Amino acid sequence: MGFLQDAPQLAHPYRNDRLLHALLERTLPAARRAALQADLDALGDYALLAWQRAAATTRRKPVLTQWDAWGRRVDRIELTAAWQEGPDVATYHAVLASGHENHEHARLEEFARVYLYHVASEFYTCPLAMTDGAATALKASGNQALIERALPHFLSRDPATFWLSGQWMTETHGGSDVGQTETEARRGADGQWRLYGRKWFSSAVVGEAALALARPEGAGTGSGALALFYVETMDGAARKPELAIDRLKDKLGTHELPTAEIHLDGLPAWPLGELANGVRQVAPMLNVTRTWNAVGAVAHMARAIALARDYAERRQAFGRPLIEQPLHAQTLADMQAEFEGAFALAFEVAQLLGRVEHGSTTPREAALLRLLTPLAKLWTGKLAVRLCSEALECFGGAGYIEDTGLPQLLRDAQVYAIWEGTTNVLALDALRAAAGDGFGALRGAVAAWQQGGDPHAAFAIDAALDAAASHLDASSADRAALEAGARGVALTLARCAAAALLARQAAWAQARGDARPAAALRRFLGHGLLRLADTGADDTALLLA
Ligand code: MFK
Repeated sequence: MGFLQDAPQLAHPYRNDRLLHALLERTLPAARRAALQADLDALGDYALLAWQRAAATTRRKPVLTQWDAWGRRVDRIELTAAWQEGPDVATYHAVLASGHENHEHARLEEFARVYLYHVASEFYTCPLAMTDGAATALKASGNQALIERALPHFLSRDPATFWLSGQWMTETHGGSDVGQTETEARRGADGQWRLYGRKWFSSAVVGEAALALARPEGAGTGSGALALFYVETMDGAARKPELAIDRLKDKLGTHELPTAEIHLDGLPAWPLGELANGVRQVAPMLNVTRTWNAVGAVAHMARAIALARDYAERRQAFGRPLIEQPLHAQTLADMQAEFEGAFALAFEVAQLLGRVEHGSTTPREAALLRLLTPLAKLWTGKLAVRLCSEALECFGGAGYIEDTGLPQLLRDAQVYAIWEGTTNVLALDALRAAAGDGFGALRGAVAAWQQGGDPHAAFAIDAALDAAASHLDASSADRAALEAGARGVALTLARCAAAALLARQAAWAQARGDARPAAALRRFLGHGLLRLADTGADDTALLLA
């Protein structure tokens, strides 16, 4: 046999994560950090084992069996090993429950766990995110009966009592535009509400509960007439007969995640609050799941970069390891700088969410969170695809071969830009958030983050924010131009926020003798902050003619 290439090895995802260690050291009191350590280390162990297991086994998809041998409807889904382990891992390490503890660091500690668990979980984090969102929306609703019924299950630290919750919004007509929802809620003579309709992308169909948007019978059209309902899916061990799983989706990626099309035929349901404004009621859930999306995207980038970085030391070409090839090293460093910006922004959102929920912030910080959440989601979603594509290329042909486990990284990454609102939907949302107090709050925060930091960075960030402000002003009277430029504005604001956060991190690390974050900042700035679009409407029409 001739030459055999060593496979990339994954270093311990917690012990070797410089960024996560620095973040926790900068933000958490020592006692909280010490208390968190065991869970993070164990989740890192789990991630390492999951990677080794995946390399040694053939990948499987979940299998739906709709009927048993005797003709009974069973809708049984066989899950992968990681999914079967999900309830144990998530509850033993309080992945979700920790985010609802009563202190301002709760969300940061939760998302540190999510970051380490996400890739290993094979997207079990998707229904976990929705369960977290459901718990958050229930709390915001103030519906005491439902809170007492569901929250102890959603936030359980015991797999025996833990429930997953879905988020049933998407329909064939109502995807981004959920105002087109066709599912109807009818109230029977017994006073019980029941749901009738079809949900088109149900990602937590193996769960025990869901929040669902539906139109109360006789209510008007549009999204304001929708109501938000809580449903349960199981009668003991059996799925309720009013819930049928039509089929599992055949998706580009996230293969282990059993995404389903379902039919609701009179499924009992309970409104969370008023029988209208369901989108407003589900918004707290959306903002939490969008944070999961951002942290998941960053975790995905971390995995891709870790493998590419390791491989660059193992693989020799033209007489030396790839890491010693200037252009390859340059490529890896470019990836690292973008990743560090994305990491900083996603975790700033996580930290701010915890502080806002705990009430330890000003209204201006709440406005900042409202803007940073869609910015972090949309930018990290796009970046994950770009970095994973680049990472695959770092392996040459091997990156294109399925049983290396590498192509899956790219396929899976595509989901972050689609889930929880596409890039354009989120860009329009960011525009709304910026129009209120958001832009001013961002400017204030950016100034604070980079105080005492690199003056060149401060100049570049201020100039980019000025340009974004001018762009918004110039198009403010023309709604079409404003919307056409929304993605460019959102990406520019996201990059400005990330650069300012990198500047803060660089100053903190420099004081401890670590020059690496400052290098990430310089490289990130070198990639430019401005992403504003030229929205010449005439050209757009011509190009599409
Ligand atoms: C590890 C990763 C895990 C991630 C888990 C992922 C699971 C994936 C499963 C899914 O993808 S589920 C599908 C997710 N679908 C979406 O996210 C829908 C995307 N579409 C939007 O976000 C639209 O912008 C939206 C549906 C919100 C637009 O609907 P409308 O009916 O035109 O709403 P409108 O008028 O913009 O907002 C209604 C109210 O909600 C307004 O408040 P008011 O009634 O008081 O005026 C808005 O201000 C408020 N609102 C909307 N979005 C908000 C919000 N409030 C706070 N935060 C937001 N993000």
